[in-house]
Amino acid sequence: MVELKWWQKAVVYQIYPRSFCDSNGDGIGDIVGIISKLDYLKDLGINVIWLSPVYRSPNDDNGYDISDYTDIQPEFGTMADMDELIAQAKKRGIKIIMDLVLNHTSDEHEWFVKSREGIEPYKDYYIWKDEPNNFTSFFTGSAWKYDEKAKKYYLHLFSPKQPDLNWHNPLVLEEAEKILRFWLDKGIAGFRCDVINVIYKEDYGNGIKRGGVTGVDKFVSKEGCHEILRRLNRDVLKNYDCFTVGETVMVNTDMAKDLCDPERGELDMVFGFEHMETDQISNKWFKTKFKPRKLKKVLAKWQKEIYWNANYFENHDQPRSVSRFCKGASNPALAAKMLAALLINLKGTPFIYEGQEIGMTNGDFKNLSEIQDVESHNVDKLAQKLHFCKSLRWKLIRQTSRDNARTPMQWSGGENAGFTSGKAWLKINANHKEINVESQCGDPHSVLNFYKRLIAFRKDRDALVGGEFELIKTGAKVIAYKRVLKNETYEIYCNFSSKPVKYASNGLEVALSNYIDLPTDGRLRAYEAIIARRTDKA
Ligand code: TEU
Ligand code: CA
Repeated sequence: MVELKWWQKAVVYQIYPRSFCDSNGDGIGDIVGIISKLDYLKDLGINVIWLSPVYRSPNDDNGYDISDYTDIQPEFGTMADMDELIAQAKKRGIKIIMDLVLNHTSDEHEWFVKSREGIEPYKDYYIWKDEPNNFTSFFTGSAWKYDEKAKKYYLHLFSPKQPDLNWHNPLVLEEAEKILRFWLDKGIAGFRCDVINVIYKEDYGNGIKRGGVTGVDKFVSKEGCHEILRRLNRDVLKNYDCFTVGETVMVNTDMAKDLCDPERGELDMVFGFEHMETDQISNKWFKTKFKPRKLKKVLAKWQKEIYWNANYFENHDQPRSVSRFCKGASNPALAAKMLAALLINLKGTPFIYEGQEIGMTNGDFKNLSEIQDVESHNVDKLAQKLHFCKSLRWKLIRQTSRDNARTPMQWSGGENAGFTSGKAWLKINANHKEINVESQCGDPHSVLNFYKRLIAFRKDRDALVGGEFELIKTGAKVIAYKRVLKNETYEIYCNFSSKPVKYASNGLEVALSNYIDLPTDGRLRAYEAIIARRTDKA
């Protein structure tokens, strides 16, 4: 086995700053709040924080619309707070990676303000056309907006307040490199690169439609994008001890391989989406139907084909994993632990999203007025145009809204879940009374303590970090795999059903389980997960 890099041994924890911890009672999470929870994170055993955007932003898309890449959003704090966060994290052996949004800026960024006025050198920083083509936005509708000042259309693959940068312009690359250096020089350990594989648009002819978006053949994982990634590496990244993980939309394993091939020097890892599509909504009555068999197939494929995966079940764009993958579970905490066992032991670097470690569930929203996500509101508008009735529209949004995972972190069962002393920016889930950090801390069998145990267990076992992955053949409702390094083998079994299922228990010594007692009759109980060492050298 080749020597593993530090970030391959690490466990990453994603913080969505708005929803993590509010220190000053304005209802919005902030950097000082994050600092106050560093001991909690250290105790959990994570080594890296991925910080969703904290840059200055008008907040059309909660910080993913950046108006100044080298300044901090005032509601999150100051640059001094940020420096303090980096230093305090470092003291605890925790590194920080930032979210790097290079596909677009805010329309309030100085570059765009000047670009639409035709002021050099900014004129060609964005994509201006006299006539729109057929590209559509990931947030629904045409991806072009007419600008009165420029008297031209500009491209926005996301919201109209997120104009796309023109990566055919070498000045844009120069600006990006300055931003990277700025943060790396501050001690940042790398970047999560937002929608990085769509930054380069090959040309502006009409494109084809795939996955609800038109134009994908013109901008998904184009050679120009690969070249830019290699440039960023050569010019900047390789001079620092850092890593990158790309959020790569619509990639298959072949594309992913090309993007994170260690030989090519582009990205270190990518987030694929294929496994998150295993519960896709069917057209009939908008019911999500999750099939463990599908998830197993996709996971195994990525595990086998990609040298090093960025493994995740949750982030700020996805509904909560227990609510999607274990909908029927009568004991959601048990199910959350089962998903944890599945995730943490896969080959690759595990990414945990805030709240996942206590088994938080989808937001308990009652109607659209409680939802803030710009994407959800766009989806509702589109569905209205298509004459969907209100209840159907709500059904769709309730299941898919990104706000499901953005509800404030549940620190306690007390007022405002211990998240804020004021009024939280987004509705706090009423189940914080049962699901919260405080009550789980002291409970040895809590989801939180199971995560801690899993993380600690992985850390000390090379086979679980770098060992090869092999799928174990099982029935449709069980996902099981081996991790093998030299003569050390671990087997992980996860039962996605509420019924007991037989498994090949001979020669296995169970090391960890999400039940209090160990399985005895060669059957996995409802939602049971075990991590076992093979002792018979099979
Ligand atoms: O997400 C890109 C992306 O693919 C999602 O917006 C996806 O289309 C959506 O979640 C499906 O429900 C990244 C960020 O993670 C997201 O928060 C931003 O809104 C988006 O880019 C634009 O920056
Ligand atoms: Ca605050």
